[in-house]
Parts: sequence; C-alpha cells; structure tokens
Amino acid sequence: MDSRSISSGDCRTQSDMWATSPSPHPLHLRRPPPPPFLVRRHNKRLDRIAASQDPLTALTRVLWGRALPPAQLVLAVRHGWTAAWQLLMRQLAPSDPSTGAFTRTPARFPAVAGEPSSRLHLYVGLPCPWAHRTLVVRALLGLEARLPVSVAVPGDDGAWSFTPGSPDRLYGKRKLREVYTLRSGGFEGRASVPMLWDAERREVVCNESIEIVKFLCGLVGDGAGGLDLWPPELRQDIDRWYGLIYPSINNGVYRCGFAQTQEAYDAAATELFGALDKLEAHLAGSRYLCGDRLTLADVCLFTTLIRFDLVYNTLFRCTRRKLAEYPSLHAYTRDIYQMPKVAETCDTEAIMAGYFKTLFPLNPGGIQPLPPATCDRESLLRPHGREALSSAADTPLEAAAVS
Ligand SMILES: N[C@@H](CCC(=O)N[C@@H](CS)C(=O)NCC(=O)O)C(=O)O
Repeated sequence: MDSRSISSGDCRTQSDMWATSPSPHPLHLRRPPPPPFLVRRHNKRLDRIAASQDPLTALTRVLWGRALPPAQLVLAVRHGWTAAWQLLMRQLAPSDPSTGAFTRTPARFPAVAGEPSSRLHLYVGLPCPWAHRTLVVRALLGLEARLPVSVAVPGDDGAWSFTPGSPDRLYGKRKLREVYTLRSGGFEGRASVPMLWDAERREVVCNESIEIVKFLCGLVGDGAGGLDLWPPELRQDIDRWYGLIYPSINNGVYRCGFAQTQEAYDAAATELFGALDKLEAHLAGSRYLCGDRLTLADVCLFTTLIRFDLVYNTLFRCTRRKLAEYPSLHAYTRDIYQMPKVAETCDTEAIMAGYFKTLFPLNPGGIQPLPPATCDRESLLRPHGREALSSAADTPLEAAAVS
C-alpha cells in the first residue's frame, strides 16, 4: 500500500486508538481485554503502515497521524536538543559562562622554545585556516623539501586522524594525538593542527600558527626568490594589522559561529563586519596590508577570506555580506590566490566537508551545501587588476602566474 493512500481518517483513528489504549493505572488493568477481532484489526493496520514506509515515518504516523507532533513533545525535544547542543558546544568551543562568548583554548605549545633540530615535520589539516597559514608560507618560501608534511583528516569522532590515502608519513600513526603523545613529557590537551614536530628530539616545536609561520620565515628554502614575509622593517606594521585581523576576523568568524547567546553573536558579528569594512577601505588604495609587499599579515587574512563564502557566511552565520560583495577584498583574495603555488594549498572540497560534516553541533544533518560559484577555481583566477596599485615594478611573486 502506498503511504499516500493512508487517509487522514485512518490517521485520526490511529491517534484515537493510541489515546484510548489501556493505561498502566492499576484500576484500568482490571478492564476486560478488547475482543480478539478488534486487536487483530488494530495490529493489521499497524502492520500495513509499517510496511508502507521507513520505520521512523511509520512510527510518527502511528503516533500522531499526519498532524504535527503534540506540543508537549515538541517542547520537550526542543529543550533536550538545546541542552545536548550546549553540552557538545561546551566541549567543542568553550565559552564564557556569563556571556556565552566563545573563548579559544590557548595552544599548549604557544612558542618555539630552544633551538629545534633540522629534522622538522609539519602536521596540518586542509580544512583548518590556521594550518593553511603554514602551508601557504611553506609554499611561498619554497620550503617543501626542507619541511615534509603530513595531512590529517577529520575522523568521525572529530579528532584529527590519518588514513591510507593521507598517512602520518613519519610514524604511521592513526591519530594525531598519538604523535603528540610520543614526546617524553606525554601530552594532555587538544591535539590541534598546525603542529610543528621535531623528529630528532621527538618533541612538539610549536602548535600556534602565528609563531610557526614566523619561525618558518627564518628558514632558508629553495626558490623563495628573496621573498621575506616577516621583514624587520615591517614587523611593527604587520603586528598592528594582526592586532585587528586576529580577534575580529580570524577568530571573529569563530566567535560568530560558536557564540552561545544572541548577545555574544551580535557583538562578534558587528566587530567582524566593522573590521571587514575597514580593510575594504584600506585595500582600495593599497595592494597589500603593508603596502606593496606581501607579508605574514596578508597570509593570515587570506586563509580566513578564502573560506568566507564557502563556510563562514552560511555555517557560522557571517551573513551581513558575502566576501564577493566587497570589491577590493575579493580582488585582493584573488590576487593572493593567483600567486605561484598558493592555489594548490586551497582545497575547496576538504574545507567544505571539514566544516559542514565535522562540526556536528552546528549542522546535525551533516548536509553539505553546493559551493558558491564565486568560490570556483575559474572565478578565483579571474583578473584582479591590483597590479595597478603596486608601485614596485616587479615583485618576485609576479614572475609566474597560476595556470
Ligand atoms: N591557536 C591555534 C588554533 C589551532 C586550531 O584551533 N586548530 C583546530 C583546527 S582549525 C584544531 O586542530 N582543533 C582541534 C581541537 O581543538 O581539538 C593556531 O592558530 O595554531
């Protein structure tokens, strides 16, 4: 029988029967059982419904027909659902209990301490904007041969894992946490990416992205063409920009997405779009944040911008505007995307899956939307026209274009 052929009359009958079915109250237990023909008819009806559709639909049809679930049930599920969301969010994205604002857990190894050996290994995950910073710097500085990389993927439990297609190239471990625990002092805390590992000392060098990229700028790679992303004369300027970008944009999108109260979200979203407006105005007259030279400040901004319309705009509710609606910021993003080797570090599919499928509390159904057309490779390779803003005739990065 087709499920559509169950009439609303049928359904009402089901609901009524359910409503008047014997209660467990002791007085009612003494009631004589219904005649066998009625029980048979009732059971047959249930069988028909169950056979005609998937078990969950069948159950809801038996319980409340085609009507909406009873109000009490809706309310109970709503409270239970919210409580479960809060519980998961507490663990995924700890917040300030008094405001509901996301408070990022500090990295366990926030600074490069001592003198690392020359046997370094980089652990990253492609969805992660913080890890992406290290991949961009590694590529731009030509550190690929000097700094091997292992790419972890989000496991079903949300923890960074390795697969046969994306293995731990150093130890063949299954989880990133297992690598962290190889250090002699053991490991407690969050096994996050990026993580720079010293293979000789079996020690974490650092797991704070901004410190890792500064450290990488001190390594000499092949083919960097004299590029310095952290030049001494611009450090003050870079730090000043980073002081705006990090709290309001890099972490700002997370503060929107992980806010646990309306007030916390409102504050984060207002700050985020205020900062984007400021950058839009600045970048209308300046090719990069610190003038004509690409620096670490740009790399740190880029890895958030490239994810903006793909995930933050929708999943994290950064909705006031899309990146594509900011002419200068969008062209600036394309400018950096088109630098040699940068596009290869951007993996749209991994980014979208990493957020929409892994951040379960924000997207319980796990449905991944279509990527916006403005995020397609072809669209990002459109001319950006920003060369005109550069006074330096020929920067090392302009020598080659992404094909
Ligand atoms: N402060 C760190 C943040 C890194 C971070 O939050 N990474 C996320 C992925 S985007 C992570 O690995 N999270 C795993 C966890 O917190 O357990 C940095 O900038 O390096």
